Amino acid sequence: MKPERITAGLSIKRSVDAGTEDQQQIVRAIINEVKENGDRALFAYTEKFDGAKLTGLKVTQEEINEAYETLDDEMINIIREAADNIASFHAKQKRETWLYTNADGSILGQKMTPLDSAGVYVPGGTAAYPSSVLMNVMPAKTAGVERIVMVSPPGPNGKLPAGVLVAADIAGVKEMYKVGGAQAVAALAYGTETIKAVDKITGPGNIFVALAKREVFGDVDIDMIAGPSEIAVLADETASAKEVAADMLSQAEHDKRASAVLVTTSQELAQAVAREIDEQLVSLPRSEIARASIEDYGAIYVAETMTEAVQTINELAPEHLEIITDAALNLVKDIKHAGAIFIGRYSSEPVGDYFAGPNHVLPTNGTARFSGPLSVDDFMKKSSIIMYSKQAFDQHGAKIAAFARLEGLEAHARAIEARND
Ligand code: HSO
Ligand code: ZN
Repeated sequence: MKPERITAGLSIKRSVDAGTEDQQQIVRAIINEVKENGDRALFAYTEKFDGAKLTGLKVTQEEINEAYETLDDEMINIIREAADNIASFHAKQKRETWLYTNADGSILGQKMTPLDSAGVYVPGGTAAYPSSVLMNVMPAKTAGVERIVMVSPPGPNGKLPAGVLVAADIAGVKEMYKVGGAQAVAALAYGTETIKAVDKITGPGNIFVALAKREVFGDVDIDMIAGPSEIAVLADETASAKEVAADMLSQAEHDKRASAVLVTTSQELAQAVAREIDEQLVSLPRSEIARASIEDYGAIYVAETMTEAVQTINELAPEHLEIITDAALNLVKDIKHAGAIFIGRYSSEPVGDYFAGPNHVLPTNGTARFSGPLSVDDFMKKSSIIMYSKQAFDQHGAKIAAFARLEGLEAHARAIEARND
């Protein structure tokens, strides 16, 4: 990777997979099949796509116990501690119902209600992250969602990874099902004999899962459609090249399409980071993935001034931003667009991926321009409260009737006037 001088109108080179017509057709067919044949379709697709012949979809208590035995106690406690940190952070987000009384005695307010149910999708294979189980479930739990369901595709042995099961159990999930892909999304959206429908589906997945979520949206709610991971590092000459390179690689190892960008005011740091990345890549177990990501979507930009560097970051609107500069905290007020902002050298991105408490489900693809992390708000909804007093009604009724007549809605006006006695 060669450091480049910053150019105007810079954007992160990103990979957006919108899916092909063919993939859309496949997904629609799967959804219809699940709507028509329920569990039978789920068993058939699980055999076809995951190579697992299941006798039951629901994860049993024995399987959960076995998962706990597979992990050592220290690891289980780390997951517990992470879950506690995530719970504490998300508790701060929770909005309460509020009411206020006007001078005329009428009461107005906003009632907060958790969704009745939520379904969390957990991908299979190497992307079956227990940390993502916590990040999706804990906000729903904090919101007060009563029924939280997890779905995930089993391996050919018919099992889910131990870490995923333990994380789900610690997070308080009571229903876990061994089903993945578009068929799992269809089951969550429309229900089958075994899996009752939910109100909202969250969690990342492959292109078939993403397309299925788009397809069922409207019948149920969905979260954002997550793209590959992104990290941008804003650094000056005080940053360590070794640390910056390591942090960039931490996201590059997620996906060949992940992006890692450094924006710096220091030509020296830029050169050193480029060298470090090459060196560190060699010994990474996932070097093939990380190398492809760095080659195709990695970049190092050198800016003349910090103001120019900050402007570039705002143009990029990255999922994760690390600020490793002298007095990093002072720059935060100038950052307008970033999913999560990690400040100072000890806030390496994985601190947030696993443990600190804020959510790691974040806006990608520049959507940090208009959205933020997954939160408790995503699992609650608002109802407005209106309780007009007689005094307010007498005072404003005629105005309301007049407004209705402006719209040609006579019945509205008369509903008001029916109370004029
Ligand atoms: N960095 C990812 C989340 C994750 N990292 C899970 C490790 N495990 C979200 O962009
Ligand atoms: Zn990560």
